[in-house]
Amino acid sequence: MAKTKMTPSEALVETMAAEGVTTVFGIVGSAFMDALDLFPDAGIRFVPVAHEQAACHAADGLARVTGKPQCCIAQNGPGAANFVSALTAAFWAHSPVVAITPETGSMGIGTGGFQELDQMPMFQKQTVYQVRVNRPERMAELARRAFYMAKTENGPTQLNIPRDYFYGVCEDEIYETLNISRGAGPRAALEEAAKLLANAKYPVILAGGGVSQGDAQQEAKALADYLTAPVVNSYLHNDAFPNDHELSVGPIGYCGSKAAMRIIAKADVVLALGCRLGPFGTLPQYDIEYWPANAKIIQVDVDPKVLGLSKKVNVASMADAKEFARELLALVKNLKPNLKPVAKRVADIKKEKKVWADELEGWSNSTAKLMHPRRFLWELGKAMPAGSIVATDIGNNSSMANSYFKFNGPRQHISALSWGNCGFAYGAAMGAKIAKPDVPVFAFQGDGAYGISGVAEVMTAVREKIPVIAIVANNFEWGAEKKNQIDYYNNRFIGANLRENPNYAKLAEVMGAKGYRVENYSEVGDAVRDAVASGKPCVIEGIIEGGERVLAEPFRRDALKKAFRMLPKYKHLNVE
Ligand SMILES: Cc1ncc(C[n+]2csc(CCOP(=O)(O)OP(=O)(O)O)c2C)c(N)n1
Ligand SMILES: [Mg+2]
Repeated sequence: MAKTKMTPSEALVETMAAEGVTTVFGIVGSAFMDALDLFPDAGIRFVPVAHEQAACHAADGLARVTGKPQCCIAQNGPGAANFVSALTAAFWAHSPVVAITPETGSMGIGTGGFQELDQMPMFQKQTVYQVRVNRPERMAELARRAFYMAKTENGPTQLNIPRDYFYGVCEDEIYETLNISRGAGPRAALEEAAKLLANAKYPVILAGGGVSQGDAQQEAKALADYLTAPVVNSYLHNDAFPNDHELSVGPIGYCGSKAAMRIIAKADVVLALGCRLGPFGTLPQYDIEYWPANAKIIQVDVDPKVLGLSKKVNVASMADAKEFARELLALVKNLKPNLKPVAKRVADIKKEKKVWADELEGWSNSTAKLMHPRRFLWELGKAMPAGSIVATDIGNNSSMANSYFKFNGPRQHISALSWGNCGFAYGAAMGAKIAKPDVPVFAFQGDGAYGISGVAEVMTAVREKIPVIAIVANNFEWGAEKKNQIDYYNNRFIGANLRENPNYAKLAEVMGAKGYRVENYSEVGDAVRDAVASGKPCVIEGIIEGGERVLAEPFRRDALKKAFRMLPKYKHLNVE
């Protein structure tokens, strides 16, 4: 399209359409109504949610599954403020969400008018790019920039628009932004990495989110196969490397796979591919100090800011995971043309996986009246159809799920990652379902997290016919936090119980969804199959045991201390 006279609202909407946007999540508001009015004719579906947090998570879920920038939009002030936490989740997930935040009109900024707040500082640290449209004539240019930066820097951006700037006339050309690759990175790093791996005694690949997001699974597999290198997944990226591959060991990190941790502990060379080596994701777990302190580390990421940030590394490269892995394999083959498969390593993986599977099975045995959460998770993992997408939340059960939900393809595990906000999964699942309508999409949440953002969004799913399947692990408590009060505060439960939970299955039915209340292991599979076949929004509530006997070890063992009090008034609260 050549330069044409149009309104700024048209420039914005046309730019979104040029970027392939077909769905926008938000809550209707006067501040952007002039643009909203154009959505249907621009081929853009507006999905109104119950709370803007879910809109932002949905845009994130849609972005993670499609690999393309996606939008959420909100009324200025309180609407935009409701994006803050969710946009931070997208930031730590390197997810290209374009948050469109209309603001107070340009003539009123700073006067304390209706719904006024400076909207730039509150998104400053969790966006890769922010811009305030400073003249209506620049709408297309700056909107385009917000999209370009979101995909180039792999993260959320903010397009902030004074509300009067939707009106007027501008002259613009509308076009799609370029896709830029970082390429395979500098030759020297590739050569050094190839040398290290070719001569390694026990090479291990740590597959990070960049492998899934960068569509690098084939290349990672080829490299692993040639080297007979075990592959572990980074924390909460359980879809980074296919679980059904014989070299796949499982995820490291909180509630991850002991097999993966024991295998990486043996490494003399680690290739961290598309991985920022996040500090929380590499903490000791189950009393295993698994990080191989003496191994040579090769770190590859598209973001140079994370290279060598939290771990000392020997080789670092700012590169695309796919292209790096492909080039690396060619170089390794040059160095070692006829590398033979190492049967011993394959056997080692098999053995460690079996030991871990047996241990895990032992943990779930229970004859108690209520379902054991681990057995509930095991039944769920078994019943979810292959290829399903699962959004997982934050909490004790959501974390335990890391050992039970397995993925064989990329972009299937949509997790809250290191932002760790309760209330992530339902919104994210709605976005994922819109991306892949033919694939079963589950949102796994604890009862607490479901209350934060979940239960109210069932109304959204019903209204908008988005058939996500919520699984609510109902243990009638904020289990993860209760576990801290058990271990560090002598079972003094303050704010940790949720005894008055409603019947979530019935509540779902009242909202127009299908509800299942599952109290026995034998019902789990049928409920999942029925929900998948129903084609409707569903809520499967699992009534499970909670408390000391079943909760997994605390999340933040690294940061908690037993209660120590000095004032006489509080001395009785000391915990030995
Ligand atoms: C938004 C937010 N608020 C509070 C927390 C602290 N927090 C972490 S886990 C957790 C408990 C979650 O309870 P629930 O969803 O019922 O899951 P459970 O641990 O019982 O499986 C809380 C409150 C958090 N991570 N995010
Ligand atoms: Mg709970």
